[in-house]
Amino acid sequence: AFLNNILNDSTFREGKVTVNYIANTPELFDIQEPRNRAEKMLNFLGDIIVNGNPDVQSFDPNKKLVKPQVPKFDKQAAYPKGTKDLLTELGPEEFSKWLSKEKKIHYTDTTMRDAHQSLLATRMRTYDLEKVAKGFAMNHPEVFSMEVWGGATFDVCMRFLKENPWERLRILREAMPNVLLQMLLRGSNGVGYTAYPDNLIERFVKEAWENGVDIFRIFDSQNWMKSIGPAIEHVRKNTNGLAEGSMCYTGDILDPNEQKYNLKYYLNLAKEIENSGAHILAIKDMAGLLKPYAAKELVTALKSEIKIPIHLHTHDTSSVQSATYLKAIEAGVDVVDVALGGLSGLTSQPNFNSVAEAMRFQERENKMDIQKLNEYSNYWSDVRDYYYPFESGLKSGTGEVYKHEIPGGQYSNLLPQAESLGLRDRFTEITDMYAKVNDLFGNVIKVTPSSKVVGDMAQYLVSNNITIEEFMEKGESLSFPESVKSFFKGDLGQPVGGFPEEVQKIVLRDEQPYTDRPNAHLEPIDFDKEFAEFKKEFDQGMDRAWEITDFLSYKLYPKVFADLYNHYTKFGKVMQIPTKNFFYGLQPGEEIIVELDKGKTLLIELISITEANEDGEKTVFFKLNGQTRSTDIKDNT
Ligand code: 3PY
Ligand code: ZN
Repeated sequence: AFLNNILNDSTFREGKVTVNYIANTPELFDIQEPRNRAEKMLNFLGDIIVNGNPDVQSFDPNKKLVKPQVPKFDKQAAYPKGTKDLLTELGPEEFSKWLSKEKKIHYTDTTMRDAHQSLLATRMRTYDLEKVAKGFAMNHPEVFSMEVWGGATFDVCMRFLKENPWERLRILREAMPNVLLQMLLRGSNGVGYTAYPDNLIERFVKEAWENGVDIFRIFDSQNWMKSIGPAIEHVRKNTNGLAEGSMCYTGDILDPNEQKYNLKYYLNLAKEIENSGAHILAIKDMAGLLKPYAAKELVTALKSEIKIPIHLHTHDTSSVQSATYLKAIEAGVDVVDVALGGLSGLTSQPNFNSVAEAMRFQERENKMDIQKLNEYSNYWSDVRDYYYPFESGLKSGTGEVYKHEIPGGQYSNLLPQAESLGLRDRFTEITDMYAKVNDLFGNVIKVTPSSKVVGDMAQYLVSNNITIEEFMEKGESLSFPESVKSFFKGDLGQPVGGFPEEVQKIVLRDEQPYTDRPNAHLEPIDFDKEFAEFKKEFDQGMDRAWEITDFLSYKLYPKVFADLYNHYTKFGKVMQIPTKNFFYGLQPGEEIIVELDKGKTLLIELISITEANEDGEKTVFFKLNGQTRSTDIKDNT
C-alpha cells in the first residue's frame, strides 16, 4: 500500500521529490499499515464512545441484547447445486423456460434487502449479513434467489453504515456462489432518486453483474416503459443474467369503479414488458394492496396472456398477504418473495418459514428444511434487537394501508422523518394527507422515488397547516419541496394518464415541463476523462487503488461518496466492527475482537474515559492487543 501511496502522490508524480520528501510526507511511508489502521479504528470507537453514533437518535443503556446464534452447517462440504449453477448451465432464455415449466412453487428470500429496508430503515450491516450468508446457501440451496442488493441499500450503505456497497456484494457473492443473487433497480433512476445518463446506468448494470448480481428486478415509479425498456436492454446486452421487468401494482382491480389501474391496464403492461425482452415478469406490490382474490384474478389472466414466468412481490402491512400468496400459487404464480420469520411481516414480506410450512403436503410444495429455516429466523430475530433505534413502531397489521397506500419501504422511514420534524403526534394527519395528495396529483403510482414526492408534499402541507383547498387557492404564492417541483417538471418520467394540468401549473408557475425521457436532457459520461479526474480529486490517504465501481458510487451519490471518503481516510474501514459497538460504543471493561483481514485480528478493550479538559477533550484509554493506547476525542455532546 505504501508504494501505491507514493506512486499516486502528486509531488512524486510531478518529479518534485527533494531530500525532505520523507520528512514532509511521513504518511506515505507508513509501512506499519495494520497499526495505522488499528489507530484509526480506536479513533472511531473513541468518537462513538464520547459522542455517540450520529445515526442513533435514542439510546437505551438498559436494552438487553443477546448474542445471535449462527446456525451450524458442514464447513468442509462442497456447495450443493443451486439456481446459479442452473443459470450458468442453461443461459437466461432457457432458464426462463425451465422456470415456467416448474411445478413447485419457488421462493425468493428478501431478508438481506427489502425486509430490513422495510422494517429497520435499511440499516442492516454487512457484518450481520456475512455471518450467515455461507451457511444459508449451504443449508438452503432450494431457494430460488436471494435479494441482497439495490433499492435503498446502496445509498444507506455509504451514507449511514460507512460501507462500500460493492464490497458487500462481492462478499455475499463469494459466500453464496450456488444460488441466484438478486437486486432491485429503479430503471432510469438506477439506485438513486432521479434520472441518470443512460451510459451511467448501462455501466452500472455491467459492473453489478460482474460483481455478483444475477437477477435485475427493474421497475419504474410510473410504470413507464421508456424507463423500464432501456434497463432491460442494458441487462440483455451486458450480462448473462436475468432481466426481470416489473409492473408496480396499485389500486384494486376488483373495484368496478377503477378506471385507471384495472386488469386491462396490467395485462397490456405485462405484454409490453414481455415484448421488451424480459426473462421474468414481476408483480411488484410495494404497498401490499394486492388482495387475495385480486391476486387470483390477476395471475390467472396473466398466465393466459404471457409466456414468461411470474414473480410476485408484496408487503404484509395489512397482515393478509400470505393469503394473497396462496391464491396466487393456486393460480400458477412461479415465484413468491418471502422473508425469514424474524424479519418478516408488517411492512416487510410474508413469513418464509410459515408459507413454506403452509405449502407442506400440497401439490406445489417445494421441500424446505423448515427446522433450519427456523434457526435462521431466530438468528435474525436476535440480530434485529441490535437495530432497535430504527424500528418503525408499527405494532400490528393495518387495514389503513388500502387508504393511504404507503409502500412498506417508505413507512419505516416516514415515522422517524415525522419525528425529526416534530410531527410525531400528527402522524395520522400525515398519512391522511398522503392519501389526499395522491388524489391531488392525479392518483399516481407511489413507489421510490414518486412515493417520496407524495410524502414530502404531505409533510410540507401538514407542517405548514395548509389544506388541499388552500393549496388550490393560493398555491402560486407557496414554495414547494424540490422533489415536488422536479416531479411535475418530468424528471421522474410521465405518470399514467399524464399530470393534472392545473396542479402542474401551480407548482411550476412559468417553468416549462417536458414529456420526453429525462435522460435525454443529460450529457453522457466520458468515462476515461471523468474517472481520471475523479482519481485526482480523491487522491489523499487511501490505502487501495480506485476502482471503476468507486467512480460509479461517486457519480450516483457525489456528496455521500465524498463524505464516505473523508470518513474512510480518517477512521479507516469500520465494516468489521461488531454492530453493537458500531452503534453504541463500548462499556468500560468490555473487550471485543475485530477482524481487520482474514487472520489479522485486534483485541480491543475499553479501559476508561477521562473528564473533559479545558479544551473540551476527553482521553479514551484502550487496551489494544494487550498494550495500552489512548486517543483524545473532542466532546461535542
Ligand atoms: C426501492 O426502490 O427501494 C423499493 O424498495 C421500492 O419498493
Ligand atoms: Zn418491496
